[in-house]
Amino acid sequence: MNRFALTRGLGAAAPTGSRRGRVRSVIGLAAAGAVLFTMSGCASSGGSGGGADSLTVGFAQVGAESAWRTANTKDIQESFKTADIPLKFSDAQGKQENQIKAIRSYIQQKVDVIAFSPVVESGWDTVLNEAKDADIPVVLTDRSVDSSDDSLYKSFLGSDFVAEGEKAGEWAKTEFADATAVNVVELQGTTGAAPANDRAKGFRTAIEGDSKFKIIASQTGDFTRAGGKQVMEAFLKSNPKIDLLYAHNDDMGLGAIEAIEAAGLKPGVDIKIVTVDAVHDGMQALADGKINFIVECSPLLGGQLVDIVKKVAAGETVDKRIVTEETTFTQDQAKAALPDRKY
Ligand code: GYE
Repeated sequence: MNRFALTRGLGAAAPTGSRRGRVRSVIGLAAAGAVLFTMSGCASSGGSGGGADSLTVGFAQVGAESAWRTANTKDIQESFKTADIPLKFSDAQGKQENQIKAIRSYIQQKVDVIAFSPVVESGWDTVLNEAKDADIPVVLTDRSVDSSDDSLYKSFLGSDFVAEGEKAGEWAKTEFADATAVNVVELQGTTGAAPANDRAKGFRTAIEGDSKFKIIASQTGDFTRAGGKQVMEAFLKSNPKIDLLYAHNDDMGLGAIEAIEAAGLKPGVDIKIVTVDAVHDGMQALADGKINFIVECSPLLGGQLVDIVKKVAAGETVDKRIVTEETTFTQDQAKAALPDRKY
């Protein structure tokens, strides 16, 4: 099923006159109308409710590819509910074209603020210019865009993915300090996504100059458990000696663990594993000794997003870049942290 799902929030219409001078292109309107038509039953605006001064926000999510994403969606929806701000929520099922349609529908519905987590980095200028022409502020959460025009969004809230990759690489250097040769395989995130590009880059920056590290295979597992398992199976078949797996998220690492065990090897021992995210199942595998190190990436962005949205809607200036604070976990640290872990 390829149609993207859109769940309407409580749906108070934007106050009239709140965005004077709005200009919308005929093409933009037609496209948005077509999208609304396909979302039968979800098209009409209006309704009751209305939180903080009748603010309405549209959020275009990537999909539900990982435990990280599920936790992120839950946190955002709960945070807006707590703040009593109606949230229109759409799930793009990992497809940029669905996300663009959702953003156009939010423009057409005249929401006060649009927030979204871009599936991939490139290709956003056209739709972001449509939002700008409609005088609707945009906030990026979690992932960024590679546009050179930073007037197309008010703020970008999320992690420093390059730093995450560097932390994974720095750990590998310490872990393999006494080794003479280290064969690395890499499970990359979704092709073209900011965390895939940046985590690959950060890791390479950390290990370059240390010639014993060789990335012998690198392929996308699309941030999913199934993808990680499938690609790891192929890696194991074509590479007789793998010392280290670097997976761009826990879910792919967990899928790879299944492949490694099926091949009769011990994850965490025969093949060392470093991943990113620190979701519950990843932390459990770390505590169980099947993963060796996890770089944290927090999905709990909802509270900060609510604050930014309120400020932006009130016309206040916000920081262009807000970086999420995060840590790293060893196996012992995972054991200690697990009981209080929120996701
Ligand atoms: O690491 C991964 C998810 O964009 C930071 O997306 C996010 C990444 C996260 O699918 O698990």
